[in-house]
Amino acid sequence: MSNPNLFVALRAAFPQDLDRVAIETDEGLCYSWRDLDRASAMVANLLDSLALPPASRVAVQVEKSVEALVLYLATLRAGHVFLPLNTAYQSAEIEYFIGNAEPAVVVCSPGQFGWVSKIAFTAGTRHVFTLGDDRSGSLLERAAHMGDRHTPAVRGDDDLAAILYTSGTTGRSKGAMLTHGNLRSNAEVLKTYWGWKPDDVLIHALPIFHVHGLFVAIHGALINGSKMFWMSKFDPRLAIRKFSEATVFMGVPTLYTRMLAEPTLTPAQASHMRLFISGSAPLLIETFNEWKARTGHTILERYGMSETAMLTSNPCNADARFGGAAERRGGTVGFPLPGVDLRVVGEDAQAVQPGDIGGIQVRGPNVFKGYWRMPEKTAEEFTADGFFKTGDVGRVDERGYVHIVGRSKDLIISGGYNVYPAEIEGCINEMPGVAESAVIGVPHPDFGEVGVALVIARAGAQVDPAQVLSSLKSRLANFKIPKRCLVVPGLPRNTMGKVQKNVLREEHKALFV
Ligand code: MLC
Ligand code: AMP
Repeated sequence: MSNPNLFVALRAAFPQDLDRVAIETDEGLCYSWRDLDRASAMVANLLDSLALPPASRVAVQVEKSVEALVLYLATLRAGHVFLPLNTAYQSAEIEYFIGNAEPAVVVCSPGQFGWVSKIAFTAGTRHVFTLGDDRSGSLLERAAHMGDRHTPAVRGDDDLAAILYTSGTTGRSKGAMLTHGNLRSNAEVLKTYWGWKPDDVLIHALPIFHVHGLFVAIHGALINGSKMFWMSKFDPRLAIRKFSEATVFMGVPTLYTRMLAEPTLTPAQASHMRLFISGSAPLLIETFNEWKARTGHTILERYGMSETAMLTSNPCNADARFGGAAERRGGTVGFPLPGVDLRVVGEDAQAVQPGDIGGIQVRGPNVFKGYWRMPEKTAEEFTADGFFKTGDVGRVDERGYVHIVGRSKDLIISGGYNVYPAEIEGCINEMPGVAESAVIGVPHPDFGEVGVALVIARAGAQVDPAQVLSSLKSRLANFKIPKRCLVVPGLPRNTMGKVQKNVLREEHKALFV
């Protein structure tokens, strides 16, 4: 390939007729393929006009909009590195990301310009633009004066395309560095594996600051020249209504449980659909079975992470590597994708016996380059033979299907968002009157799993649970706030003195169900 820039591969898949609709929004706006091409050229020209060094970071914290997608495409096109940030992040979180990534450009919502620009300018960022979800803001005002043709920057397979911050079980968040080669290879594999067809229509219902909505969904549609129906925010009724015009839906399990609560979900309403895909969190077998009963469709569950994009998938069509299996099996995440080596390793770092449980390790063209400016952390997470330690615990059954049975990392996945207890415990432990705390994940009917904070007060001190939660709210993104806080007399410990979170999870498992 003469220019391995991911944008070039996406652009090459645009349909011949550029005036066809590429994106229809829930506001009734239509964007043609020509609009995407021209608008991304204009924003790329604006980035070029700033004379930034190649591979500058462009940090973006904006509401979901087609223009935000255009900014992503323009960043790739201009040869820079896209750094998306969850809109729920508060100032302390943003200060860390901007300080760590040192972006040359920051784009934020117009309403947040005051505090975000202060953080950015303090960190040395020279360009701060605004972009609203109603096409307002300085980014588009400036881009409007730029030409609508642009030759994509030449980038190598190994050059960075994006940095996604993921929290850690200890310490601060790490920026996972994904290359043009990582993202392109994954998009190309999924194109075939999920049997995309040119006339597919994807319902895009997820946020665009994580792997699922940004890469899996957007690349999936663009690299197939397929139209998207674009929802600025997930609305179960509207999604179900749109099934009659669409063919592919992607969601985290919470989106499926919310749609199951709608009486309009029927086999007739879902009959035009071809494929329902779930991922980012475990899909309960009850949800898998109920979806089949209510729609006649078998959800295809797949597994991935920020550091690797997609790793495994249930089959869409027969997979010759696994005896021609085409069955999507509930409770499993399917087979390693073509090109992905996956192994299950025991405590002794040796591969376990077939069928046994152990840590999942992966290797492949989709596996990231390392953590941004953290060479030691990167070295710790890779084995000598180049496998990445996912931190997920699982097994491969006799038919080759991968099952995720737990996590060795202390992580809660709530409605598809990752919440690291260590970060929340750190904040609680700094509060007056608190001796110690433990944050655990417990089952929840809507979010799958939610955090619960167990707090021990210092001798003679009073701790108000409501106060704990409200002070967390001022510091952390809203999805990280535990849904309950309980003041308890003590925490169970093992002989090494470590808090036994499994005992606490068992004790509090019925809080919400
Ligand atoms: C919102 N809240 C959450 C939450 N989302 N709390 C816990 N977990 C979540 N995921 C908070 C809100 O701030 C609010 O708090 C309260 O819960 C109720 O909010 P809501 O109105 O019901 O939430 P809503 O805005 O509808 O959002 C729910 C959601 C959203 C499920 C649509 O969380 C979502 O889009 N999730 C998808 C995340 C995702 O894309 N993950 C992919 C990661 S990539 P309050 O206090 O304000 O009332 C990845 C790799 C891979 O993992 O394999 O794909
Ligand atoms: P993130 O860091 O947001 O990319 O989250 C990645 C993590 O989500 C993985 O390491 C898994 O723990 C989890 N995950 C993703 N897909 C699935 C799935 N289908 N089933 C269970 N866990 C999943």
